[in-house]
Amino acid sequence: EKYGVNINGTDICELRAIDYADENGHYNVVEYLLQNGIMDNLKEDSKFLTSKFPEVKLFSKSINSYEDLYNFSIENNEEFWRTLALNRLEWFKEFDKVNNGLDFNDYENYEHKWFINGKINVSVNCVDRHYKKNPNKTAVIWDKDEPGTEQYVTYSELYKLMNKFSNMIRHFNVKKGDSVIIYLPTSLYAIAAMLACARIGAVHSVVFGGFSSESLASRIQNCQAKIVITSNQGVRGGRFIEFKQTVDTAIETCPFVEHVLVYKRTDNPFQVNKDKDIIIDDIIDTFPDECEPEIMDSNDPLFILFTSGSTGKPKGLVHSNAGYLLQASLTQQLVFNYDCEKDVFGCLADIGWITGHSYVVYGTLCNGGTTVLFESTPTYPDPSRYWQTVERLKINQLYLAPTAIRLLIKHGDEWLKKHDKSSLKCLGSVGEPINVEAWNWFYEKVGEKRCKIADTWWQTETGAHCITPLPCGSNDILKPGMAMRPFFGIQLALMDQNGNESDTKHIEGMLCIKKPWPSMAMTVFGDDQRFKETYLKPYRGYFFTGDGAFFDNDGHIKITGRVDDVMNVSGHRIGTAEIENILSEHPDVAESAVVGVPHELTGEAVFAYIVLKETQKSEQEIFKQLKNLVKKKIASHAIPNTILVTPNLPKTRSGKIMRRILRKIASNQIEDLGDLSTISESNVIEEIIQSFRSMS
Ligand code: 6R9
Repeated sequence: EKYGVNINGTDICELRAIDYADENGHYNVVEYLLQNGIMDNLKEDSKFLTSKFPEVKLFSKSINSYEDLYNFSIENNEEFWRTLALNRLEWFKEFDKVNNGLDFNDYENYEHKWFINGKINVSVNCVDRHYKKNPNKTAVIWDKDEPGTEQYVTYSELYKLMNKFSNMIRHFNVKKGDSVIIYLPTSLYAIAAMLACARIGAVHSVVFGGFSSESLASRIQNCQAKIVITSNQGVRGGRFIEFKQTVDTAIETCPFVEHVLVYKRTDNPFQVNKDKDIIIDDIIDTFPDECEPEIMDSNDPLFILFTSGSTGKPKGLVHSNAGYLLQASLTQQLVFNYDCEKDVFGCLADIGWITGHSYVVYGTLCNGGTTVLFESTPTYPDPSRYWQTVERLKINQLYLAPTAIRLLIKHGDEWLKKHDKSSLKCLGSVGEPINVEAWNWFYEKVGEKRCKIADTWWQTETGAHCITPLPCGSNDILKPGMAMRPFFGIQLALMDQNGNESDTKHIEGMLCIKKPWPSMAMTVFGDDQRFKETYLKPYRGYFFTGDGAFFDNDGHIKITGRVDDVMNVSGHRIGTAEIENILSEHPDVAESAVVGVPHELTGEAVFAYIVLKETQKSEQEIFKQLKNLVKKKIASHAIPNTILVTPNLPKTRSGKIMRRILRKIASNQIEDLGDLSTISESNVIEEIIQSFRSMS
């Protein structure tokens, strides 16, 4: 059967063989539909389409809803992605094949290869082509910490800065394939550094500024970076943050680091190490503002981004050039109904997270848009910061995490009222499940019931949105708190307790993805085995996300949260094992178990159980030391909210800690502990419950 476009009951054209070349290059019907709002029903009349596609035949099956186009994207998956990749991206050499045809069944041999033999450069796609067409258009609005001091940067300025930056890092001997660590606050230089790496083929790894020197050091070591790019300080919420000092401590254990490039974010003095440090501000203008881009293969790595998993150390997920860029830019435009000509996109995430990579930087710039770089916090100088920023920068799409919404709800509605939010057209939520109260407030108070909300589910691993409604600019229905539907080209499955795929209606289970998609992470840096074991082995034939989900009677999706030992605190991922490892380093701690418990502001909070050795120290003293240790070794956002001393931990007969039970107790669901038959010593639970009760 064939697919086609149907307008007002008339079949217009066929959607097979949809790759047409006109004077503007490739053009096709799928692209047309996506750009013109399939959900809205096509606005153009049939004459337009038939004149645009004179060769298309009439057909038997029509596309006039999301479902139709979704089905098309699955049944003609290669065709779907092929035409989009040719249309949307600029290639040095077009690819021969969409992908290598591998699926997840033979996972031991799975290799992520998309747009095979294509030659491309991400920075050319994100900057050069827009600079040539529209040099004076604003590419970036850097909303600095101090309100009212924003900086507008045109595509022409960004092009020059990126090229100087590229020449500068090349000068310091960075070559294609080398790793570069970027430890910078969300700032213009951070974007310039990322794009410069992309331009010369270096693989960047941005480390979130909240991470401690030890976390930073382990990431530098893992990717053996020769260069670290940082700033003397950061400025956030009116306070200075010592970026350079953290780097100095980190590289004490990284002798292979040749240079630290320092950008002066503030005028405050800082320690300069003459052997290694280079002050970017002093030399950047000595480099030419043209730099030949490196010709990259579609499947060369673009970046590494570390994220927490359920075991061991954080893993560095590797993303590709072409597949990543395609899906990031496609979703940025479609999900938010982003008008690439005019709209100002306000994604408020830090560039140190995948959301910052895909939607602050790569997706939006690839579309030639205007992106906001937000350096501050939701409450600086007061809880109206977001709304005054919306008004001041005339933001059209606002994309943020539920934890910020919950925080702002607490501060009351007064802060919103003073500000003009009429520029807003669409809202987006990301990072954690959004509770219905937060959703309603976002919808009613922020979007004034005019803007719809895209609750976007995805992960560092998926690179770009995989589940989301397409609400903006359409009549698509919405359900508060639900991520709703798979994005085009994405096939989902829910697995039941026995590891079988269940029906897709009214069922809860483990969320998996059935077939590879372009922006999927290629591997874990330096440890492909771990990649396969974590994601492809748990359910043979599927990619396992680590999340649970519920499909309602209409088949719409609600994400219920992590089902593995990963916590989500204020939208930050933290592995329970990472914290346990740190707690166990304390000389007085015999054993520990960490669980996430529901928290009204941060979504989840860290709850630590510890078993102490014989000690002279007071519990309070130990708690303080433990909190400091976690802060020092990981980051402030990983500090346990509660620490409970217990005489023992509940274990199975094979010695596994029973976290399920510990989670229930910590969440005060003591009546509902479930099956305790596998526990080795039953009195342990009683003792823990007693300790818990005496604490609260
Ligand atoms: C993009 C990002 C991924 C984890 C993911 C899930 C949670 C993200 C969500 C969501 C419910 C949403 N998550 N978006 N949960 N609804 N709309 O956050 O990436 O930092 O890798 O975290 O975040 O648990 O597995 P990352």
